[in-house]
Amino acid sequence: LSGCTSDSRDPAVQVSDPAGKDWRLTLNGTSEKVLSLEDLRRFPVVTGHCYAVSTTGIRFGPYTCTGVDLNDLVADAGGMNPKDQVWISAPDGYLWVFDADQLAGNGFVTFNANLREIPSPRLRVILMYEQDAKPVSYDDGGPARIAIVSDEPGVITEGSAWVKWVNRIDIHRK
Ligand SMILES: Nc1nc2c(c(=O)[nH]1)N[C@H]1C(S)=C(S)[C@@H](COP(=O)(O)O)O[C@H]1N2
Ligand SMILES: [Mo]
Repeated sequence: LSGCTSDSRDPAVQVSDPAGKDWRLTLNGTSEKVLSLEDLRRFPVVTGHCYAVSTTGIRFGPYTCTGVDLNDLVADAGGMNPKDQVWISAPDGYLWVFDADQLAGNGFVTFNANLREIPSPRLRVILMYEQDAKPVSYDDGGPARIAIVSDEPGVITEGSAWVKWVNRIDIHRK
């Protein structure tokens, strides 16, 4: 099971520090930790091609996306079982849920640049902190946004999973 819900979504929510110095990520698994952007940068670095499409058909990208594999964050929080879910949330109330299969890179719908569905290559879900080698801007969902990356260029994924302004990750036990 995966997908999106939105409660208490408040378009007026803004971060006071778009540069991200005061940004913190709450990582809640068997233990709860609070990570800074500096902490995030200490995890193994993943870079890949990334490209998304919104539900209205607007493409954003292609970009080079750099960040931390969600599997590494999950491992740092004590790991997950095959039926557990990873809940990604943001201060505007947006929530997206990934299952273990998706964290392994499976189960995503992928398109080519003409928005024709193509078989999914190996994908990785990352918490991105750089887009095209620059910090992710607030408008682009920074300082930390979910991105789905592939080794080859031109693979488009659905933008709804690309949670902007991520500030909380919960491992939800099933
Ligand atoms: N925090 C947050 N992230 C979000 C959303 C949102 O409303 N809030 N919308 C999602 C949806 S449905 C899409 S299509 C993309 C849109 O990305 P864009 O605003 O960069 O075009 O962001 C996704 N990430
Ligand atoms: Mo969307």
